[in-house]
Amino acid sequence: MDYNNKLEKLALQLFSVDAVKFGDFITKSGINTPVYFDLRVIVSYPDIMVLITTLLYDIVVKDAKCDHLCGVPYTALPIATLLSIQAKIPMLMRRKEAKGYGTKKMIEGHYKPGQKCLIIEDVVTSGSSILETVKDLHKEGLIATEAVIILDREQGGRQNLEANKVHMKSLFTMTKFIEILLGHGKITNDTAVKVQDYLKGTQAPPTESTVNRILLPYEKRAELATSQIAKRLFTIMATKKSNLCLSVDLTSSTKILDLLEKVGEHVCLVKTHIDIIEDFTDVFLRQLKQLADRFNFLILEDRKFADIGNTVSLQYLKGLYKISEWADCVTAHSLPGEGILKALNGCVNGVNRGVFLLAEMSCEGNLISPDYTEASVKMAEKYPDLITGFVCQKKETFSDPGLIQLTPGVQLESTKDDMGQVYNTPEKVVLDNGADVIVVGRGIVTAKSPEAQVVIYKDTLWKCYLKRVSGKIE
Ligand code: 5BU
Repeated sequence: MDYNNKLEKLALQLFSVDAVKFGDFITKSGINTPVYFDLRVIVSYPDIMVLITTLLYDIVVKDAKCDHLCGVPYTALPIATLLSIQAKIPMLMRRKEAKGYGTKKMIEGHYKPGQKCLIIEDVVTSGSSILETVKDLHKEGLIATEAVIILDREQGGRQNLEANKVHMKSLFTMTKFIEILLGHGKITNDTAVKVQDYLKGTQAPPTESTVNRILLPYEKRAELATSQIAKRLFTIMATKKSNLCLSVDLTSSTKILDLLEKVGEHVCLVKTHIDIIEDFTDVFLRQLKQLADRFNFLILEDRKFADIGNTVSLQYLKGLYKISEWADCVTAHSLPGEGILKALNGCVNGVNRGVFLLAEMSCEGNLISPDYTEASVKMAEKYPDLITGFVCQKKETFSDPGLIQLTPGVQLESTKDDMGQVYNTPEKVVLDNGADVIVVGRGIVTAKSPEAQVVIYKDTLWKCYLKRVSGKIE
C-alpha cells in the first residue's frame, strides 16, 4: 500500500472509532468548535497504533538525525514508545508535573546537554503543548528543533512553532483530513465548509519564545543562526574555545599588527576603529586580513554607522577605508531607522557580511531608553540574513538563539574610566547578563604583558561560559 493509501486508511479508521467527531462542541478553552479530535482512544486499537507508527516512521523518524525521541504527554507517549522501539532511538519521558520528592527533574531518561531530541505529538492547535515540552528539554540543555505530529489543525500552531525555531511535519493538515472524509462520503459538503470557515475565524494567538539561548552551547547556536557571519563566529568560538573579542584601540598600524601576532590565537573576533589609525595604508589591511586567516578570527569594524541609508552606503563601500571590502561585520545605530539596514547589505561582491545593531551602550548617562532597545530588536527582525547580533548589556534584550550578544565594558574588576565607561566583571556579564562575545580593550591592550593578560581573560571568560551552559546557575 502506498503512502497516500495508508493516509486515507488512517483517516477513515480514526473517523470510525470516533477519534474525530463533527457537531457542536466546546473546547478546553471554552470556544465552540464544529470538529473535535480525541486521539486518546487510539490506545484501544492496536491496528491504528501500528499504522500511525509506520507512517510517522516513514515520513520523518527513519531519516531523523536525533539522539532521542520525546512524546508530548499523554496521548503521544505510547506512540513515541512504539517509534523508539521501531527506530531504535532512545526515548525521553517528560513529566507533566514535577515530582514532589527527590529531584525536581521534568525529563526522565539518560541524556547529555547538547543532544538532539525529536518531539512526537498527536494534534497541534496553538503549538503550546509542544512548546512546553521544548522548554523543559531546553532547561536540560537539550536541542529540540523538530517535531512530528499526526494532525495540524491549521490554527496558527505551525507559525508559533516556527517562531520558536521548531520545525513541524504532520501526517495530515485539517484540510487534507476533511478532503479525505468528504471524498469517501463520510461527511457532507456543508460540514466541510463549516469546518473550513471555523478554522479561518479561530486562529490561536502567537506564543512567547521559549528557546533559552543562555543555556545552549555555541556550536548548537551555530546551527540555529540565519546570518552566515553569526554561524561562522559561533563556530570559531566553539573551535578556539574563546568568546573573547579584542578591541585593538591603538593608533599605530604596526603596533596593532605586532599585538595581533602575539594574541591572535586566543581571540574569536578583533574589533577595530579604523579611523583612529594615524599611519593607515592598504598594506595594513592586507596584513590584518592575513592575520585573521592565519589565526582564524573575524574582523568587526566598530564604525557605529548612524546616518541616512544613502550616506551610510557610501561610508561603507567607498572613501579611504572601503570598510565593506575587509570587515566581516560592522556596528550600526538603529537611530536612523530601517534605511541603515538597507544600506548595509548582507552580501557584498558575493561575500557574506554582518551587522551588530546597537541596542544598548555600556557608558553611564547614555540616552538609550528601554523602548529604544525594544524597537531596535524589532527592527532587526526583518533582516535575518544581515543581523549577526546586538551590542547590548542585558540577557533580556533579545531571545533568538541564532543571534549573538556582543558586550563591551568588561575588565577583571568592576570599575569606571574617567570618561563615563563602566566596567563589569567577566562573571557578571557572562553569567548574569547573557554576554556571548565579550569585548575587552584597555584591559588587555594597556597591560604590561598583553600576551599574558589575553590568556587570563580568555580562560576566565570561557570558564564562565562553561558554567553557564552547564545550567548550574539558574
Ligand atoms: P575598553 O578599552 O575595554 O573600554 O574598550 C571598549 C571598546 O568597546 C571601545 O572600542 C568602545 O568604542 C567600544 N564600545 C564600548 O565600550 N561601549 C559600548 O557601548 C559600545 C562600544 Br556600543
